Amino acid sequence: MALVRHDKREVQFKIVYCGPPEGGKTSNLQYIHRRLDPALRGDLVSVATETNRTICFDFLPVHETVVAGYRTRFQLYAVPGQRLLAGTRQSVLAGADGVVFVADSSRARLAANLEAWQGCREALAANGLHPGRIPVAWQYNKRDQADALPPEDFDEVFDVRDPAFLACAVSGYQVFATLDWISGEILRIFHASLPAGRRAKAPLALSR
Ligand SMILES: Nc1nc2c(ncn2[C@@H]2O[C@H](COP(=O)(O)OP(=O)(O)OP(=O)(O)O)[C@@H](O)[C@H]2O)c(=O)[nH]1
Ligand SMILES: [Mg+2]
Repeated sequence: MALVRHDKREVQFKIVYCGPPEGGKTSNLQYIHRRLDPALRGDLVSVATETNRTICFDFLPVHETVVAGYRTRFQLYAVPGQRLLAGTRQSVLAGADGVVFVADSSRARLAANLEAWQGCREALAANGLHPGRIPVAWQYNKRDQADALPPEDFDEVFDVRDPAFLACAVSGYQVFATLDWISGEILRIFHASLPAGRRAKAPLALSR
């Protein structure tokens, strides 16, 4: 749910990266953090174990352009993928304006992707949210894997209708394309919710 501060003319949006364990959620945020102008972003906060798996969430604030007189701020979160941390995922998804589902393209991880998508939908539902009502960006990550499933198979299994992003989060390939799409969708929805006289004429997308 966009947090609008009319007094400060600022609006804050929340984007949550979900997906199977070790699918590349943290890698997406790390790449974004590395590549964004430090003036446009805060610090990347990661809570990880000694083996470097996310156990709580990753958090990256991204300050952005002005839309209809409102300064926008995107809070990027990556949930932990491990099965035992469903409660954490549910809390992190509270109030999400959009979700990036980072799937692992490896054929061997298909069942893990399905389980994660089911868990993501349940966590959204527990927060009164629904994938049909908030934008979901599909990112088929790890396209460099030798056993990567054809994208058409993913589209069919997950009934994906929007364009999916074929990514390699470690090299950054399609990481910003994914972020641009989800932030553009969120801004479009916010924009459409404003009274006609307050709508911006400028293009709505994250700039770098
Ligand atoms: N080959 C390859 N490896 C990747 C890619 N993206 C991430 N990885 C690797 O996959 C491993 C897990 O990546 P993370 O970004 O930590 O995954 P995560 O989804 O945050 O994992 P959890 O927080 O444990 O759920 C790391 O060793 C990454 O370097 C990719 O596109 N290709
Ligand atoms: Mg992680």
